[in-house]
Amino acid sequence: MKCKITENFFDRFIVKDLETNEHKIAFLSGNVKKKNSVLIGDIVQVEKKYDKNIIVNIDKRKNELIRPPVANIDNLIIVLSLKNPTPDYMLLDKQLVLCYFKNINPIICVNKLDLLDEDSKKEIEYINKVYKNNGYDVFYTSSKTEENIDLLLKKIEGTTSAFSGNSGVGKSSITNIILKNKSNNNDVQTLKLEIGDIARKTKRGKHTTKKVSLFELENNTYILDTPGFSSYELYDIPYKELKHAYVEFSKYNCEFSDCAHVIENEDVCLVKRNVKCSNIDKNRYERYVYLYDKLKKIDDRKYK
Ligand SMILES: Nc1nc2c(ncn2[C@@H]2O[C@H](COP(=O)(O)OP(=O)(O)OP(=O)(O)O)[C@@H](O)[C@H]2O)c(=O)[nH]1
Ligand SMILES: [Mg+2]
Ligand SMILES: [Zn+2]
Repeated sequence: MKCKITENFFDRFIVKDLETNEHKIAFLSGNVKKKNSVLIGDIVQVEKKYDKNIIVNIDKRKNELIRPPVANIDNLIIVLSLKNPTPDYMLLDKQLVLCYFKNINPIICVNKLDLLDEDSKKEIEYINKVYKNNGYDVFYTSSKTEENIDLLLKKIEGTTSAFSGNSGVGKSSITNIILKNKSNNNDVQTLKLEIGDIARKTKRGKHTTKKVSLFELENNTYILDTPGFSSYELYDIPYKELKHAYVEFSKYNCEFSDCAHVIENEDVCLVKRNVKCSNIDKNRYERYVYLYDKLKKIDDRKYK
């Protein structure tokens, strides 16, 4: 039978039978154990052997991520919060780059809208200018007031979406609100999300969710809650192609098509010229250069 992996506890996997929609417990066969690690979201072949369900094969993945560790997703909902913690734009840019190269649709979700004050108003202005106006989907939500969570839910209907982002931004809180109203699999809802009160812990937030969980909603919609992170590194991205992940650069055609918009001067580099006159955000451009240098160094090391 064909199944989808929804949870993992040590050597046990909860799988959903895609024909009957039943949830079952399954174990890895020795073969699969040796070859691959199974990810939440994987489509697998399960066989009944004696009284046990055994995962004998993993289907080819549409995509896979290491952080968060998930497979076969359509959207990555990149969650930031206006405060506690404040937005980390480098982290956001890295995730947007990853989405571009993995063929995943990014959705930016800015949470804790209820904490809006003068400082966070500036963050909203910045996010609108640099991300929303360049075509990214941006939602402003609050899991306290539940504002705009219905809009986010509407956007992801019929798809599989993983939440990702800093620890403490509210991924589990948003997931819980969605599940409260829309959950379609109450038999597994006993596997509860863990929510930590970061106000009583460190200000920077604490890792509370320890593993990925996949939840099923109505109309073939799935959401995955994932553990948060504070550091996040890009891997396997050719530095020469990094520029393609920046929609705002593609508006400007440099004289040299292989220009990386890094070392050339403004006379020949149209992107740099537009950074100078503020058509392209300077900070986002500087984050690009930082990532470019980092990826280039990794590449240089390969050929030493
Ligand atoms: N004021 C306010 N607090 C929120 C909101 N959403 C979440 N919180 C609080 O922020 C803290 C962290 O929320 P979580 O949902 O656990 O965050 P998370 O992103 O799942 O964190 P990790 O599991 O560590 O990655 C908790 O104390 C929540 O109550 C919100 O919209 N407004
Ligand atoms: Mg969490
Ligand atoms: Zn250029």
